[in-house]
Amino acid sequence: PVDYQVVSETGTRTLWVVFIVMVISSAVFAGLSWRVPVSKRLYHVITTLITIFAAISYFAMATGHGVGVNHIKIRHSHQHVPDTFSYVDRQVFWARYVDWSVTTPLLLLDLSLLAGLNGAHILIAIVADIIMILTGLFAAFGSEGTPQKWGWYTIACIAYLVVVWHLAVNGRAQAQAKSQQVASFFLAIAGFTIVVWTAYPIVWGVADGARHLSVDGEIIAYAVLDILAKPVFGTWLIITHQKIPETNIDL
Ligand code: RET
Repeated sequence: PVDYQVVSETGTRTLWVVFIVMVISSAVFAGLSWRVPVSKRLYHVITTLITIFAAISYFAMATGHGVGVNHIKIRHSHQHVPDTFSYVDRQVFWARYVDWSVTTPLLLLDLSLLAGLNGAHILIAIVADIIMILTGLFAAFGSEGTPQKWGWYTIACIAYLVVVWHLAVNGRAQAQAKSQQVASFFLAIAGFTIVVWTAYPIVWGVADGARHLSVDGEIIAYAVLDILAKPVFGTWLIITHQKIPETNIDL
């Protein structure tokens, strides 16, 4: 017996809605950048690129591209009779990992510049983040129900802890050294980021890992998180940093 877990109309419609949200956000962020001098556009540019990449990835997923199938074999053990097997074929949207491997480093760059982290710390946080996404991709395609899948997941979670450490410890210390206003804004937006980002491995574990959530349910959960992590985060960052002169970067 094979259990096919695939997207339905609800999932596809959700993907199109998020695509449109990302396009509109990109246009708004680009528009806002034209209202400030070029020397003050770094956060605008980074944030606009983040939603442009998300829009591309959502376009791919909504049109049925950027998706593969992961085939899992489940062993059912019985006493006195031979084991039986069943199979789960589930769609995996690998386009998400392409998106995340570019956009999560850019999100971290936004936060790092805000806090005033030094180059060495920025590099470590970004490399740990890329390791997290790539090992997460390996986990997603870890097939045949092997334990390696959760091994890759564990490595990804350790890499994620390195990212959280850089924000919570080094980022906070640097932000505090800049000014009280930067410190409290960083605490709020980095705290928001950590809460939203931590939901991703939870959704992954329930949906992709344990397969307790339908493909549509997974699409909806990531849709909400992606809108919080990109357009909502970006709007908050762009509007607030303009009011805090110490956050300006001369690069
Ligand atoms: C995976 C699975 C493996 C374990 C961990 C994960 C973390 C993913 C994160 C994703 C963040 C995405 C964002 C997207 C922007 O819209 C790869 C799900 C830890 C933190 C912020």
